[in-house]
Amino acid sequence: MEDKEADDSVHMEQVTGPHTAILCNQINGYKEFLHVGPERVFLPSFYANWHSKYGRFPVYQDDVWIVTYPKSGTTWIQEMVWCLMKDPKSPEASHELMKRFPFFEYDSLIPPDSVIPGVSRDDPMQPGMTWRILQELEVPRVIKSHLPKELLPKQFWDVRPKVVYVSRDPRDVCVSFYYHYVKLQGYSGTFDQFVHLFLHDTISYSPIWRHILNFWKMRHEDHILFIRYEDMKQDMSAIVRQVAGFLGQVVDEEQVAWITQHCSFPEMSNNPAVNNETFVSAPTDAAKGLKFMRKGEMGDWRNHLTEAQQKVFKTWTLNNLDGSDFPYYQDYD
Ligand code: PPS
Repeated sequence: MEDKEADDSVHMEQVTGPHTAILCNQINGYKEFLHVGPERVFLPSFYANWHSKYGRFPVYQDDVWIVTYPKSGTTWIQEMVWCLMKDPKSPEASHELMKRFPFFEYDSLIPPDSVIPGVSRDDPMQPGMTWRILQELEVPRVIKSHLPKELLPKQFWDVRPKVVYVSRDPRDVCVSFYYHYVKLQGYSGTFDQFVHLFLHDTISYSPIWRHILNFWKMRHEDHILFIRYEDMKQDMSAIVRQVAGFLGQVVDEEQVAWITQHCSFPEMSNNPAVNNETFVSAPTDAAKGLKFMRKGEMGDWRNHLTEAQQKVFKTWTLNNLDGSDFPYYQDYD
């Protein structure tokens, strides 16, 4: 693919070079990636087919968007927000999250002419289905996206829908993303190689720090709520109350307790509506037995990162946080 100027003049450039070569050699399926826009967001090349449509997507003020870098607790906060915005005791609550709470840019991550095996033709996993679901969503709409600030629909910043942004310790994100890549993309490289790719922004939606910091800077705007995976782990009930207040939903303590329990890791792991067991795993031995609801813990990086890797992470973190007042994720032994 040649360098390409999309109709709204965001620059897209095919990514080449040694890091991408490592990635391409170690995953099944699609192997062309783009740097999109001045922040050089790393995305599969199919994104180019959707960029303009996404930019023009109409945004409503009563929308609720969950925006995260992947593996930061998106599914967890989605289910919580859905329970607050809709009726968690209704039959719809048992429908898969992909239908109730669509993943905005999902279609742009998969080959447009593919057919996902093992699921029906109208399943949201099939190419193009999510776009259809988005058009038919009942208001108030709830939508998930991993897109960074600058790639969200253009109307976003005038209409100012409610946004709940969740960040997670990048070290834990890296570990979780590694297993995600093994399970869903058949990644067959080493963990060390994966850390290298992560730190060199050669993983979808990277760079992570700009993703987080751009929302951190906007955290005082009244339509944005910035929360952390770690805060949800430490006191989920408090976060349920905080998110309810932000969304203007009145909840009593019984509801808070019910949602907290319903969204606990054991309950979500056993709930087919949210545990993403229907995601099609890569046909590799390594992918077998890996679950989307993997561990759900803080600090699993301590079980994975060697001292040498921690050192590199630390330098990378300090470089990225230079000049920022972001206070988290800087603890190293
Ligand atoms: S995705 O694919 O980007 O949408 O993934 P995402 O949902 O953001 O992140 C998946 C990780 O979140 C963990 N998770 C939870 N942790 C604690 N409690 C609950 N209820 C919960 N639900 C999901 C999930 O296990 C993934 O993290 P890891 O560390 O891999 O276990």
